Amino acid sequence: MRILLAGPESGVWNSRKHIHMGLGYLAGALLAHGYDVSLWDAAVEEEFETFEQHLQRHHYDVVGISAPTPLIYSAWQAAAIAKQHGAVTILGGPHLTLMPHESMDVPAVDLVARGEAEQTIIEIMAALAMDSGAQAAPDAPRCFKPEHMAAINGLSWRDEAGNIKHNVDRLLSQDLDAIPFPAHHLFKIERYTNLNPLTDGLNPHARAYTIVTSRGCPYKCTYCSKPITGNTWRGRSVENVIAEWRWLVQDLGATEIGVTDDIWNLDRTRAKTLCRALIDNNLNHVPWVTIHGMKVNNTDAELFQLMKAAGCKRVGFGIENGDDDMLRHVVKKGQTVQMVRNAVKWAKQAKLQTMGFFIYGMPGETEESMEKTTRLALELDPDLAHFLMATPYPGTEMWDTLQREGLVKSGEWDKLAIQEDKALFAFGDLEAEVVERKWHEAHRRFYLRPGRILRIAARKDTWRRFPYYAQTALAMLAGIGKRDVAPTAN
Ligand code: B12
Ligand code: SF4
Repeated sequence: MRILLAGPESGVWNSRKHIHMGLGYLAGALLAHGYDVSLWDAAVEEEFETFEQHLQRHHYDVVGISAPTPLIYSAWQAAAIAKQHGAVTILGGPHLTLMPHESMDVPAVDLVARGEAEQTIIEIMAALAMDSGAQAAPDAPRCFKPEHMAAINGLSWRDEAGNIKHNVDRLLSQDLDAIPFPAHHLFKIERYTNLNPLTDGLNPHARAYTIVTSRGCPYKCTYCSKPITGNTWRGRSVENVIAEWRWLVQDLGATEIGVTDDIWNLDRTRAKTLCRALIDNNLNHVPWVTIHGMKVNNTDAELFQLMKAAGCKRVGFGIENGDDDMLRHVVKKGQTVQMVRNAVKWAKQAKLQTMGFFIYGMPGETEESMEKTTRLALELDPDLAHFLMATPYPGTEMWDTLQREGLVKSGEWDKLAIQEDKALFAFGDLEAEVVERKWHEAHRRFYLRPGRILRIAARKDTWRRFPYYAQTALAMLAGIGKRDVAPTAN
């Protein structure tokens, strides 16, 4: 049985191309069970061949497609193409876990896997070997016999009468060490971008892998969508992580590694032990970064010193807002502005590059609270600041709040792409234009400060990267020009 695992259209996130760990893990599980599996990721394939062309050139019996919420329409289109080529189609990932029925209503979708699926996909393949489904026409949905599908936890399927069935949820695997490593070697790694925006343009031959050392997060930030893991957290053992890290460094030639955990430092002792193990195993010469992963209230000076010694180059922090009331009552992140200040200070003392994420326009924001956020960004002065406008994903408290007010509605999923420069809603008295203005203003005030520009100009690598900087600055100025911005004094 030939299986293809695919990530659909990439337009929603075009600045960075990272390997898809969900697909990597599924492929790892399939390989461990002897299946023939390939990966197709639109982010790095589309410029060479379309999905349609790929399926014309290669035959697959089963095509699995992954989708976060904004990509669900692309996933359906990909499923329709796969079906035209005779494959059984399976969809999985965050959006499918939130809304399996919506996709099961799409004729091109034969099966939906909800939740973590390393075990589910193996059970599906075993079932498909006995029953590849009956369909009334080539583009009609496949229907299956209950004796093959009804016992697969986490699966949604159609019975012979065409009724959609949702089997009981699959429990989260409690032993992450038992899950086979992701099939890193199947990714066309040379096509992916480097992980660290601060090294953009410096290494055209970057081999940037990512690693998941823990899954989930127990915090309940009101904007965060966690359909797969809910509010749980499970860590892999340090030995198991080191074994994968060694594979990436010694066998696959990683030049950069990104830790993509939601919160890799939830257990601070484990995080420190992992750093010591990277040093003891001589794995600290390949730079690594936390792509999301640091929670400010679980840090201390020693952790950052150890991270630096372990090869870490850059840490990212979810700072979100500069107003303590917003942090407490709206963001609900379990952190204060003072905790943020401490963490950034310790990280800088350890000589780590710093990156902060800041959100504008959450429900309950005011122009003043957004101003406090911009001022905090200027005060902390991280090497990189990502200013984002609030995006309401289904399944979050923010979505529920906005839905109660009639400000968001189901079915416009492709609008929920974070990099858009339009506010997605206007809550209370705060107009969308004000959010957009403060967001543009934050970019300008942060990135176009004379002091910052001079500091960057003095760096050795800046001139090699001049085209990149020029392009970014122009884009910012062009964006500001489109709006009537009244700059606020710094
Ligand atoms: C790393 C990351 C990124 C990276 C890499 C993305 C990528 N291609 O993997 C970058 C920075 C590029 C990124 C971009 C985006 N991301 Co992102 N990302 C993450 C993050 C932090 C980790 C993903 C991960 O590695 N998980 C670990 C793996 C093992 O789990 P998994 O991917 O869920 O896969 C398992 C199951 O879902 C299931 N499964 C998944 N796919 C399939 C397919 C089939 C066929 C089957 C059977 C099963 C199955 O089985 C897998 C194994 O158990 C998650 C948060 C999280 N913890 O998941 C957010 C997250 C997935 N991202 C999210 C979003 C919104 C985006 C963007 C849409 C943002 C934007 N620009 O608007 C883009 C979309 C990019 C894209 N093309 O997919 C949301 C999705 C929410 C939602 N409701 O859909 C999340 C959950 C963050 C959040 N909490 O809000 N992201
Ligand atoms: S700390 Fe991060 S991963 Fe955890 S709920 Fe908040 S935003 Fe989500």
